[in-house]
Amino acid sequence: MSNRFQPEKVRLAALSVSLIMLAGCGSDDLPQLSEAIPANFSGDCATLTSSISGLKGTVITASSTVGAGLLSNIMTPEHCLVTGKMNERVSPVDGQTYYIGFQVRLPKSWNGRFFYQANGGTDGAVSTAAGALGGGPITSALAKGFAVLSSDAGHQSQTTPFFGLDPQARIDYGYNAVGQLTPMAKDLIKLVYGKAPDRSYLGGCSNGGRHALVAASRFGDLYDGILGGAPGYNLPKAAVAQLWGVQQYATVATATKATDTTASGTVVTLPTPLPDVSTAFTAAERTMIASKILAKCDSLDNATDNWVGDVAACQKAFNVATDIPSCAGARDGTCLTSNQKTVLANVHSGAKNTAGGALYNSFPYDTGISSPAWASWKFVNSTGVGRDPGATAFIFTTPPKTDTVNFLGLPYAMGFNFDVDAPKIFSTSGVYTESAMSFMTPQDPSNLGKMLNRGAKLMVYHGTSDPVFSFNDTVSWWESIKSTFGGNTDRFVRLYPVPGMSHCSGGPAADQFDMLDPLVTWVEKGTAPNSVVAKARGAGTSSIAALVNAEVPTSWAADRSRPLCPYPTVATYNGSGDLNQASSFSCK
Ligand SMILES: [Ca+2]
Repeated sequence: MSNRFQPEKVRLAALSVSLIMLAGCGSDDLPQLSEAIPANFSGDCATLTSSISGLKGTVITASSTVGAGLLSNIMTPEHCLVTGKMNERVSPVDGQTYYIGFQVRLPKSWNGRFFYQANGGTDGAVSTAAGALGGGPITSALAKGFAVLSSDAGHQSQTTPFFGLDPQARIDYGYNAVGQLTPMAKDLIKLVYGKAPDRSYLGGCSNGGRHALVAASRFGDLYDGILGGAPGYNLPKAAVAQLWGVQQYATVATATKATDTTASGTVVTLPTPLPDVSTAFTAAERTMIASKILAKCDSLDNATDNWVGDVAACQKAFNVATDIPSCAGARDGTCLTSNQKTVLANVHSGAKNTAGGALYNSFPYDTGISSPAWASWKFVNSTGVGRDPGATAFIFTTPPKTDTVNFLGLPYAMGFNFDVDAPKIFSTSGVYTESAMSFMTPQDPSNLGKMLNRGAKLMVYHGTSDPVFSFNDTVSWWESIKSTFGGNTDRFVRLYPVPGMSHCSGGPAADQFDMLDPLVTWVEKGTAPNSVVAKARGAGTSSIAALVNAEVPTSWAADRSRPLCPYPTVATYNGSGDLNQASSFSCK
């Protein structure tokens, strides 16, 4: 197709690389890891509290039997639940007690594999170790028989960012909890089943996707397969970009806020009212923008099916100035003002300092701008104590702010200086010896050689409508891997865009998919994944309300399916066949 975003010379280069790979088969094959062998635990789970001992720095606090049933909305088998903590200490900086809290869920009938469930947000709570896999829930690692670990990543405060005052808690959150927990968990599993896991996997979405890419870089020797969703791998930069967005939205807000709320819930009257950024783009305006993107881009994937499959081609086709109606009078949801168009374009082209230097990546125009999640991330999380302002002030900048009592999110976001404050994500001090960009992000991508040379594999997925972690930033990461590993890249790393999907799930998208099975097959049998089928989960597709996506367009079959294609290929309509069936599309 001539309208593919992939230039012809790149296609030819890719073709020649695959020919080279074919020619090279044999002498330079990557190691093939063996398949995991199942085992059972037939004892009494309650005895594990006392029988698990000798794990370095670790206290087991409880163990019990959990019967088969729904866990995080997924049917899971009977298992033992073991809870504990590592490395308990009192911080010399803020005087608070910290430890790395965890739980492990160990199926009575075990598949021989370990799954590290990397969690989202700023961690701080031991989420249920069901082994959630991102996207619309369809299965879980625990349901598949993995032994699953979940942790708080080294601090016990999910809703506040103040653990950032302790330098060790920063580093535990960034990467060290994974480094500490992984060998402990493998030893624990050996004590329970009589053998360590044959194969180990790590997966998560959002901050969990960041953990995944960091682990791929730092701990590629500890994991055989890694599954990263919506990876905020430049998370401090993304947080700064969120604050930059606030100051953009403020210029077109139509109302103000007279109060803001502290971390402890105290409502404070602001000295001067500040812009209510949620009024910058109304739901009607965002729905209108999405409809204009759809009108311009729908057919670029060969099918007019109310779905933009070729997001890259859409970026070339869509034009804010000419494709969105300009308001002749007052804003009424059918048009944008000139200033709104400027803000929309600025936010999509990416945060910049006053010299024009990029502070984060650009965002693609995509139909998920209509999603409530878009407004929530852009207007609410970007101004809240517990999200971007607080995380930037206390975790990501050095030195951190110190007044945890009176800190307010909206004034911080509005007062953030992108020339003076933004560089502090790279700063260190005598107390904070590692910068946020060091402890939060993967090391040099070339360190992925640890994974490549062992035969380990990495799969990444990302919603193209993600409002907080830019899909374009993940593409930049993928391209940096490609530049390092060339023709070897596809042999151990694959990126799957999820068109229309918002942050980890939701949006006008087919967002229900299982990438863990394809990853295991790749790792343990050497069969590389090509496309992965994703389904929409519209009205009536599940009796569990939380599993239904209200944003599936009514013009779609509720269970419409699409192939998720390895980047840079695109799901393209074959020209015939049911528009609601993945089988009518090919990755091209
Ligand atoms: Ca289409």
